[in-house]
Amino acid sequence: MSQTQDESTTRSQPQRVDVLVVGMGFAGMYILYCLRQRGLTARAFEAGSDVGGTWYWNRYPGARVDVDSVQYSYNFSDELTQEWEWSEKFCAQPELLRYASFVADKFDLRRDAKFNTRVTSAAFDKETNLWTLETDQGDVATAPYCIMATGSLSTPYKPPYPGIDDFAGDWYHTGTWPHEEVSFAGKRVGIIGTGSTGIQAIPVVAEEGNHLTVFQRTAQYTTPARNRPMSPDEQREFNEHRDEWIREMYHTFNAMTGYPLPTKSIHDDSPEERRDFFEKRWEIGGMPQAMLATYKGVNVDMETNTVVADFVRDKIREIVKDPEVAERLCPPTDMPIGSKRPPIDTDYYETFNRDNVSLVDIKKTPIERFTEKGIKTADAEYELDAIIFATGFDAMTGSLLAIDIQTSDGSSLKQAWSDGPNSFLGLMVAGLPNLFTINGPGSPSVKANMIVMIEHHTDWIMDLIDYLAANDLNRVEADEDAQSNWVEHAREVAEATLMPVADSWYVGSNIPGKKRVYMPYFGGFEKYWKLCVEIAADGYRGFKLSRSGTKEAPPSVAAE
Ligand code: NA7
Repeated sequence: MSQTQDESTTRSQPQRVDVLVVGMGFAGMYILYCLRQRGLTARAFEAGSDVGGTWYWNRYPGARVDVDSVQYSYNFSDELTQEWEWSEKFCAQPELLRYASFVADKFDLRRDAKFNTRVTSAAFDKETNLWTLETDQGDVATAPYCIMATGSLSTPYKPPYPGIDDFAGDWYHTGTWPHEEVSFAGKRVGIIGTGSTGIQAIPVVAEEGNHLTVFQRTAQYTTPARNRPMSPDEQREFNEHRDEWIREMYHTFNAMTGYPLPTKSIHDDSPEERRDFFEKRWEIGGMPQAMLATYKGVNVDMETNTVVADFVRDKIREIVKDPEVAERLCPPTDMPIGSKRPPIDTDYYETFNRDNVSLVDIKKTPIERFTEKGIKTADAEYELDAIIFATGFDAMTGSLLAIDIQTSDGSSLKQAWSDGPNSFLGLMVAGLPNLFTINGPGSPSVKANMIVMIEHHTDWIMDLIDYLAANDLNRVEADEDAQSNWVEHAREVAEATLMPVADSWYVGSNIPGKKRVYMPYFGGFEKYWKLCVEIAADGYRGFKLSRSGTKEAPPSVAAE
């Protein structure tokens, strides 16, 4: 594994660069690339031992992307596009990690990063106009700007069941999966959680394990991915028309293309016509839009939503042979389809027809504790050799709040977010100058193609840094009023839809005590990026730009 060379930095001799970067996932890598292009110096810190972020940590069985791989790719370098070929429509984690590594090698990105190093605090000094990062390895680095590329789903959540230390077998969390091979052959395995992750892992673990017990709290809607190999012709065709695709992606709701928008209302078709239409879409499969974008209004109108959701429930009853198990797998009727993060799957429902798979409803009979032998629910004890937590993440805010972020005048992220994740455009938080968040709450982020969002946010921040330099300015901060208006707008947009209805990580309800707020911006990617561009063209309307009184000290240590 490549590991950057590193000369440790200490408090007496902090490393001084132009921009600090936290995280070396797909965002951190692109940021370093952009900074290098501009001749700016950078220092990045990454907790993992290499690049890849989400795809570095999530090595669980069945992990794969659920946006078409060709669209889940960087767009910034035509050369990179031409050099890389994806093997499948929805590639598996090892290939995504190889892609990240290929990009890091090609652009020599590891040079400015220190791995195996977690940032613990970020402090802004208003006198010197510098952010100082400290890490768990004792590093200290400073810069006028700091970019948080910490990922939206990077703080794993494990419910604090009593007795975990008593369990004699092995347990794993999907978000911190070991690097070594994990074999479930001949083992009795339990998995807790049936979100996107559980739905990917369950069919694969069922193939390998002796017996798999699925502990389900809420049944999810999932639709067929119909994953398949990518032919070289397909890749060539995509590469030749890449520019058109990119243009198209920028003019969509979720920065993805290839899935036609619905043109009809459910009232335009008879029940039989609807059924035929749904059947066709179910056969084609693909990204969740294949089913969600069948009729207009699925995200806002419960009647339309229920028609689609009922089709999926009927499919479950058709696929799953045991009627009782099928009913248990049917999502509740008051949970709109698409309001939890919609997964796609390969043989998820079919897996429950296997003799070696059983399903436990832990809403009815909750898990009480772990025991030496396995898991004890309200009515039984399940003997297990291994347990997998597929219980998700403290999404969107967890990784940022894990860092002690504050300024010399007493502002802190913790305080700024005490009543929910307030942010202007998901890019900056009022009171925290020169600190940027990639895919922060209040941006389309997880409701859009993350790679396109990363490139858009990074380009926007780079333009802003250029603008400040060109205008002899060195400080930018979100205006309180602009931020409040944005937060209110984002709230109104979400509340006009069915999106906040379900309990989900989108609203933070999976984390005990977390304030319930629909965190992503649901106004659509196209509308959002156009607004960001317009704000920039308007002299960064809603941001306070200034020159700090103190002249910056010259760099004490040149970046390598
Ligand atoms: P999710 O989507 O948050 O799913 C977590 C699952 O774990 C879900 O089924 C939860 O049930 C279940 N869960 C969570 N906490 C508990 C407790 N305390 N007890 C029992 N069951 C629990 O996480 P994923 O990792 O699947 O996916 C995260 C994202 O990664 C995904 O959406 C993609 O964007 C990639 P619940 O539904 O809350 O009742």
